[in-house]
Amino acid sequence: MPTSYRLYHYWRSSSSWRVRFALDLKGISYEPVAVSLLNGESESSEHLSRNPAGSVPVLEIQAQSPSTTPLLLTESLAILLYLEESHPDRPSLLRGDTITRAQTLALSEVINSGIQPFHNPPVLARHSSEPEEQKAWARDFIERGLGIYEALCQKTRGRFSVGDHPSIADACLIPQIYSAERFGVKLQAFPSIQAIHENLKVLPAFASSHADAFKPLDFKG
Ligand SMILES: N[C@@H](CCC(=O)N[C@@H](CS)C(=O)NCC(=O)O)C(=O)O
Repeated sequence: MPTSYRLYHYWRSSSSWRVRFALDLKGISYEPVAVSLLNGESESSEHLSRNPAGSVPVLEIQAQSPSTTPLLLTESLAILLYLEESHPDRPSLLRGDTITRAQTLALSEVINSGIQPFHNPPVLARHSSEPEEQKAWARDFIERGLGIYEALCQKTRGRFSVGDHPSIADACLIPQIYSAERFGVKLQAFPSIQAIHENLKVLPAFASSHADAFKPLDFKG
């Protein structure tokens, strides 16, 4: 029996989308299980037992034998690195020499640590109860972070953020651009990012992992 995967995720969660993109790009099948961030589901005791942070994604790994207890892995970058190391036969998202791989992780961290946490729903709610003020706060951090990403990727990019193959950095960038647009960030200031995004859009994994492909039919807002 091969290892099987279940991904606890939310359609619009950028961290979840990174993992969906990596799984699809590598051609690894998985069972998606939606955990809503809006109706308390992510704070339920059931989900907290999967992830004490009450956040998504969580990757459930059922190894070879059905009698083995499934493993639960949290933190999207750790999950991406796990998928990378456990499937060396699949297209790699972390290529090149030591420096190139470190540069790839640096770009990923600009988004993972430097942007996403600032527009995470609990942080927005703690900052302000006013939707417009929340959006302005999110825009500030996204614009600052994308400016850093733009400067760094000008030195590493080819067709994608690092060279000519999609990487972990692109897995972080795709959903970050979606969030940027959602909060009203103008992307014209980031020409390299825009060019990379155009190249990412044609990958089958772009469409199959896209938030819209998982958006609940009855979602309003
Ligand atoms: N560093 C974590 C961040 C996870 C995270 O913040 N996920 C968001 C959605 S993108 C979430 O579940 N937010 C709800 C919460 O934190 O309560 C990762 O990369 O997995």
